[in-house]
Amino acid sequence: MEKLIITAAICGAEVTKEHNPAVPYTVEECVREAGSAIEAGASIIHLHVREDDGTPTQDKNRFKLVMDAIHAQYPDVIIQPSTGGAVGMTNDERLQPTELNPEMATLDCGTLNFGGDEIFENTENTIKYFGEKMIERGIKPELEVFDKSMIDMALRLGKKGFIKSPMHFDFVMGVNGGISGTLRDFVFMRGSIPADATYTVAGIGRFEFPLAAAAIIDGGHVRVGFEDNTMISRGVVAESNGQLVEKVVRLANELGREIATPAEAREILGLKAR
Ligand code: KMH
Ligand code: ZN
Repeated sequence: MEKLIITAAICGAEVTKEHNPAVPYTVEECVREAGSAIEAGASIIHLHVREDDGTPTQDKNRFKLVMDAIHAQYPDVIIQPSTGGAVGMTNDERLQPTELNPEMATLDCGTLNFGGDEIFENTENTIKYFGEKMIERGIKPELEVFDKSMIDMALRLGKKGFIKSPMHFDFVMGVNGGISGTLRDFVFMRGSIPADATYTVAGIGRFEFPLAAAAIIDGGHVRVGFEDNTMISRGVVAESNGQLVEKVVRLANELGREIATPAEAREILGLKAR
């Protein structure tokens, strides 16, 4: 079986210090949280950035500051900026970090309810536009799919040339408004992607570790981090993103799966060496 790629989604756009005081806002806090995850075994950092007061932003300069600061201490790590940003942002606002030519970035493959009155909007034309920009800029998309229909959308747009193969999916499971985080739905999602595709699974909240275990056994890859879940176990707040990654490494060790380095992750995902 391929080695296990662990992605750490250290920050997100919605989670706050009220949920967990270790959620990073400042550049220094982002470096601390990324560092804890990398040292525990993460080879990819999925990155959102904030203003110092916690306000989510897609500002290119803020991304550059944080990415440069992480790479200064961890030159090998793969940094995957979000192009999802936060609900309500415009397309061009969201695309700003792709101007920094990262190796990877997320590409969200459909619209969904996002709690209360919020709608995370990704029309077909938006997905095409983001796909074109990523091809133009040589960026490998991590196709964020919150439902099975979004896999179908990615495959359709792949046939039309907006997304290249082999595709890499992120099954985000357990968002209110998206597919649930049950094992039945996981099997449905992983059985719906092409044979040459890779995937990672991001279980939201209590689904994080059960779905991590499922992906470890299945030969998939795993995403954990404060963006998806702030608790290390029921009722216990995680001390750091690194603590969440350590738990995945323990599960992988028990289940006989080795952990990929950033260089090995690049090879598995077909990224150019940095
Ligand atoms: N914050 C969500 C609205 C992504 O990173 O591409 C979108 C999100 C997806 O987190
Ligand atoms: Zn994200």
